[in-house]
Amino acid sequence: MENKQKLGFATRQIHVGKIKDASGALCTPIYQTSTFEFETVQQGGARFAGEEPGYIYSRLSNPSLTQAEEKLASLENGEAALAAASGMGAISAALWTSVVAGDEILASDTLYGCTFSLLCHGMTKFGVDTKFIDMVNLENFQKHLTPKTKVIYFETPCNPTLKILDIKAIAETVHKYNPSIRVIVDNTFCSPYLQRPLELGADVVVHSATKYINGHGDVIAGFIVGTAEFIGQCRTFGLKDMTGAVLSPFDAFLIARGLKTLDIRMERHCSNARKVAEFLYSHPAVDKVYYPGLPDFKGYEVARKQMKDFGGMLSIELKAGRDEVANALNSLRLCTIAVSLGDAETLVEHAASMTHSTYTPEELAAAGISEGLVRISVGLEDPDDIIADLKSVLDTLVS
Ligand code: 4LM
Repeated sequence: MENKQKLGFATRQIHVGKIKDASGALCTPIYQTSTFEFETVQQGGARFAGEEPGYIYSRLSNPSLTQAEEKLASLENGEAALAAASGMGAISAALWTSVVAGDEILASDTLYGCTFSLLCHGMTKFGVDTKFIDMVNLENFQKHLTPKTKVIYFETPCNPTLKILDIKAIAETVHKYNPSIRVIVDNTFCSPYLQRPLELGADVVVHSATKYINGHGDVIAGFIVGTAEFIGQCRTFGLKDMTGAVLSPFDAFLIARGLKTLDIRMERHCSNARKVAEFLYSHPAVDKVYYPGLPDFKGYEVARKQMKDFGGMLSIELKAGRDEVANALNSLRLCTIAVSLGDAETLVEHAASMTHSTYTPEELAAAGISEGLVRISVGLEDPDDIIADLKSVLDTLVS
């Protein structure tokens, strides 16, 4: 499609990447194939050598994946994108493409549990050292940036405390020290509809597309978005040789389908979350609400500046003890007790024992994740029904 960036977001989420075939199918067909036929041996050799464009083998690329990749690149305003079989597949391919033994990574002190584990327990085994720092305080960069630093890695809002990090300020600080350090932002909690880190100075965006990008709770997927050069390296090394975590053509089809409604889903997630947050804020059983749209939340001003709206995620701490809270939550009828986020269903989870169980109690404390924190991914149901379900449980906790 020509003039991609000149079309609006909603138009691009629907039309970019569409492949027209001879049948005239409205939706790009699923290219359920592992390999691609070459006309001649010479043609196969030329494709492997990169001398001729064209598909080779679906671990490298496949038209169903190309469609989803072109959509993501356009929506994030990047040159190119690479699909992966999971968010973790995308993150590890991006990191393995960026570092070698002896290099250092500076990562945010609050991250999704498995990302924390990859950096803290996985990459250290191969000689890559990560320091976890509070990136709200920019002075920490002056303290910890060294000539060995190759990657800055963070989420914003952070999972699960919704801590907000200033993408523009971080990218400027880091690039002033060394423009070749790669600033990688996990944009999972926002989706490109709410926040576009590349426009704010980041070099690379990663996504768990399992979440808002797909939006329907039926796919595990991930993406990397960045320059065509970096995405090419991730494709031919990080993903092809290091992780092999390739998305299936069927899942790529579902992603392309989910993306068609991203903007309207995000708007509803945001308006529902705002109502739920306001309800929780005024409920006597609730001790603390973590939601960037509350004016007294620490990151409110930065969130207002860099996000289109405040997102569909929030967390709470309750006044009651952990066991009492757990038993009360078991009585939820509409909201579902489950990890993951960004689905049509409202999902409620206990971070310390679930998504962040990879942290030790000391590491949880250092990351500002309280033992009692309950995370809510506000879904697309009628907000009054979500609130009524939460109220029925919270009322039992008021003595
Ligand atoms: C969860 N999260 O929080 P895959 N980046 C972020 C995430 O929240 C996640 C991933 C990457 C949750 C999963 C159980 C900010 C995942 C990893 O699960 O590999 O697609 O994404 O509930």
